[in-house]
Amino acid sequence: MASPSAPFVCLTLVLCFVVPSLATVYTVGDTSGWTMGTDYTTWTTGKTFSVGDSLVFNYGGGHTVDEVSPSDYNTCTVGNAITSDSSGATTIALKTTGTHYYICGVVGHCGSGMKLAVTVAGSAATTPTTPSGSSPPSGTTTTPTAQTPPTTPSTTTVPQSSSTALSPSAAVLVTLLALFKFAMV
Ligand code: CU1
Repeated sequence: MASPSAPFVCLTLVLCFVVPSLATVYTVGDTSGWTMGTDYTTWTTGKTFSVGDSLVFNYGGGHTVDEVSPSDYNTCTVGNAITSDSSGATTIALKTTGTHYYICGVVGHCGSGMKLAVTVAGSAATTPTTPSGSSPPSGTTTTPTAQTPPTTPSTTTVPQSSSTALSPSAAVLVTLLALFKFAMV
């Protein structure tokens, strides 16, 4: 047995680089955070949320992050939260596909814009809200097939001979000689 660990080390290294890049951590509202007066519909526009990604809500005191039903989201009804957190820094892992709804549980804040709907896509086909987690999304996460290592360009090691060093100055010399010839005439 030669060292069979080498391929495993390579694989582990590749996975270490690939896996974190697949799971994205989204800071809700970016620098604005989770606050009133931010349009989170605008914030979600252009973003693709996938299973494995996570949301980070940053906010000061006096706010909460409540996961709510679609109807409670639409009507800004507080008090029926599926989950609730008021720690000031709430991280929510997006584990299932479908649309997830979050509002602030403080009365009036949802109406002031603290409502976020995030549609999470699966890895392959978007399965519309499976009632029971019977079939997890098949882990066919396109493995990067043999990323060709950056082949070092065949550096033709030029010997430090005087001939190569001469050529630029030789050209100058020729030019100067030509100029002199013209000047003489
Ligand atoms: Cu709030």
